[in-house]
Amino acid sequence: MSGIAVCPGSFDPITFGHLDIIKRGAKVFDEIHVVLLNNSSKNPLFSVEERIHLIEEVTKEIPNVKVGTFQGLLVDYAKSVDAKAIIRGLRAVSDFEYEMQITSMNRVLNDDIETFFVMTNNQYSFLSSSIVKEVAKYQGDISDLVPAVVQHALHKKFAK
Ligand code: COD
Repeated sequence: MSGIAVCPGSFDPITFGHLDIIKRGAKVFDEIHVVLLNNSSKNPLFSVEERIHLIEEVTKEIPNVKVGTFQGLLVDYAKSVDAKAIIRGLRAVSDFEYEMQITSMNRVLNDDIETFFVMTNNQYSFLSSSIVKEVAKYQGDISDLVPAVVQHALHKKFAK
């Protein structure tokens, strides 16, 4: 598909599940903007700078991926980079309700921007940043869940 798509998230931290969605999006769209939305009320483990650094590291081999951060509404970011699409990943049924809510709200805010859903790869269907943090906190093996650079950053965080 021609044009730019935005792949938004918290990425605290980026996992193989996120990366899979980004790579698959990058095969379909001319350009993917991975954007870290920085207005969450959540209390992130990694700072914005740390999360951006990790995203840049793990996507650097994908030529049509750009990485950025934004404070504000996702649709405003999408408009500012002239993106026509938002890509989101779907795991279990539990994701559906939340995704339907934010997709509907985004459509009310700007109905020129379409949301596309990519079904999770079976091997990552259980995977989330929260689960990875939980396992890393207690020194469990996360090598199949996140890229090596993220694994290293998590171990460093929890060693403190
Ligand atoms: N397999 C497939 N997809 C996955 C996996 C996996 N294992 N893990 C994560 N994903 C997908 C998620 O489903 C999601 O699509 C994406 O990856 C990012 O996930 P997270 O958890 O890092 O990010 P979220 O879901 O917390 O991001 C929420 C936003 C920051 C995008 C949202 O809150 C937002 O748009 N905020 C901006 C304010 C706004 O515009 N509000 C109006 C709409 S309500």
